[in-house]
Amino acid sequence: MPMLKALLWDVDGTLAETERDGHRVAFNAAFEARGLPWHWDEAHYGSLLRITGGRERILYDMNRREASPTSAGDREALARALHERKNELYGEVVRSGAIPLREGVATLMQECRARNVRMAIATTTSRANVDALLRVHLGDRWSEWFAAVVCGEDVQRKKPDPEVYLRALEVLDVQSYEAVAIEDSPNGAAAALALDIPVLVTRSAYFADSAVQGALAVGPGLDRRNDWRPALPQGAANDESVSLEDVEYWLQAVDAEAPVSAT
Ligand code: XBP
Ligand code: MG
Repeated sequence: MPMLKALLWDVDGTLAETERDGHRVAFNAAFEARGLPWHWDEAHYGSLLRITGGRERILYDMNRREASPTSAGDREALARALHERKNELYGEVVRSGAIPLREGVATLMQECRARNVRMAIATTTSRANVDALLRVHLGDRWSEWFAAVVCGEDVQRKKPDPEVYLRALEVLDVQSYEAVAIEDSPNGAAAALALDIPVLVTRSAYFADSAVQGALAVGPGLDRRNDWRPALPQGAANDESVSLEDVEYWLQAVDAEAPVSAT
């Protein structure tokens, strides 16, 4: 039976619904503060999420807008300045307490601490944004909860490139089959799966219906044991949150069944 040694957490969409009400709002405020007539509505932002990295996302969108600077260098500089401002504004939104952790996240983290299953953060988001979010919810010493914290600045290539997960495995000194990643997006799941790290997909608002290939299990969130594929055994109360025992159940089950694909 595979031994679970580490849980690797994605941040945006997985720990909290940060995108629609956090990053998106802050991007728009940064555009406005700069006097730019740009506004990313919920649907447009959803389509931009396939571009990972906030600066990269701005640049991608800018390259398709008429009111953008003409030289590539000026567009780069503007994207950098907007992204910096966006992250400051995002920090303010998060520090106001407007964005809770998704239900079931803190419970599973606490269980990892109690059972000495190490944890890592594996995200393409900027470190300052992770710090703002986790400081609010786990306290000033949040980083002590994690044996590795790998963020956007730590890698050359963002998800779906597996670099962020490779770094996390290296720091933890564990093999891919000894870890489980928790992700919400196809790009994030692809990054972990590229290294054969088993992935739990907890559906988030923006990726509720996205096709996911090859996940260990796909479900609505960690706060309940119902509606996961593969289904969890009945018995433990289904209104309880997903536990490490459940994660280990899926790891065992994957030996007997093909991994899940969902649309
Ligand atoms: C998150 C991202 C980030 C955030 C914005 O992806 O792609 O770009 O949207 O944060 P994942 P930054 O959940 O796969 O880590 O502006 O700091 O990039
Ligand atoms: Mg995510």
